[in-house]
Amino acid sequence: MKHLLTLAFAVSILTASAQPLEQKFGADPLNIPTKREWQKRVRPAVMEFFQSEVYGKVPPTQPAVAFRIIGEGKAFDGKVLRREVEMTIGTSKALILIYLPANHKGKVPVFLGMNFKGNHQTSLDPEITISAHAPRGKELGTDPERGAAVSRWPVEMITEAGYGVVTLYRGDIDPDFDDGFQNGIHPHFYAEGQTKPYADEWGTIGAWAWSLSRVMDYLESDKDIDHKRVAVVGHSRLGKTSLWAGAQDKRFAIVISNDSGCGGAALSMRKYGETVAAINRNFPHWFCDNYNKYSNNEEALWIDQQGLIALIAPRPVYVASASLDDWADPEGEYLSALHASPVYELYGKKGLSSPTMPAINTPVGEGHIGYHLREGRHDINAYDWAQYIRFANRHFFGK
Ligand code: GTR
Repeated sequence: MKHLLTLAFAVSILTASAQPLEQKFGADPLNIPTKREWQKRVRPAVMEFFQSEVYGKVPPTQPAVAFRIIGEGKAFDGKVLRREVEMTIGTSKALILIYLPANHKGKVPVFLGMNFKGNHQTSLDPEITISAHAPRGKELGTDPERGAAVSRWPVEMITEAGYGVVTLYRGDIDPDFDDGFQNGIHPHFYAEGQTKPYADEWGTIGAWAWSLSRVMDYLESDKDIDHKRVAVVGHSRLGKTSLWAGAQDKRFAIVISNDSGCGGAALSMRKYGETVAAINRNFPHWFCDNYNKYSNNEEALWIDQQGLIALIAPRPVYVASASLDDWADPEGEYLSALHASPVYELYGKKGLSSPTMPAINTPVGEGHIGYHLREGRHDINAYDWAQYIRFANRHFFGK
């Protein structure tokens, strides 16, 4: 029977060019008989779908990228080493902030994630260079909200657990508003005569995700960092970004989505909370132009967001939701992690199995997919980080 299925599958591939994707792979593209078929046929098609219809492709013309350490010092009473690295992309510059436990021996595993409002908001460390593109304090000359996001970046807790923290400001890569793609890194990728991304080319989330891979290029060269143990993490729109970065770049050993919602972990076809139409209307710059086809037309999506999670398999993935975060559809986030599980099982890894949501503050998933529903609102806080550290401890160090 299995052979017959495989044969039918192969025949359908050979005759597939003019067929719609659902005929090519069946109604549920993740219902695949073998790992080989997933790897050879289905995964590339799922990737192609997300690249050309959702987040957009990275254009072929790419600018030079360079890195330079611009400063080092101690923070948090000497317990933490701070390193700042300037990343140059064409003529754009972004600052990467790295915190490592000062007493580390050997290479340090790290959590890498973008921040919302500037590196200097992630801690009270007064030496952090203020991100050049960051919003300034209300009155001219005042310190621009140093430490305003400390609750989202528990640096001491993370470094005490033996991990580093690597972050950069999203606005250094592409400021988060619709300006026709003139103000961020997109213009460095235009072909001659091109003035905006083509319909199947990247928007802002695609550019943010690409930049996380460039940071990974740097991490591979940093002798203090264990680049085989990098967990990419993000909250909300930056959680959509971490999932897309992790789907495309297998160097990310763990992928974490915190309250990523629509266009992230949540299933779009549920149309619960934020919808594709709402996200395309409110954030027309986030996805590729082709994604507009699915506004009020979710059924036309060849595969829903469980496909995005499946692209990460067999690497460990963690999806987190918050109980008051209806806009991000916690149940839709749980279900996409659940529905990605068959692909993990093709690799002999355990995904999620319960069709019902776990209770509040009760993390689940003793295999390669983790999930929790934290009590409270749309945010990332120490509770979420404690689960990510626990998950990383288990997968990186078996403890
Ligand atoms: C909301 C948006 C969500 C989510 C969130 C955030 O306004 O509708 O998709 O990304 O912002 O990034 O905090």
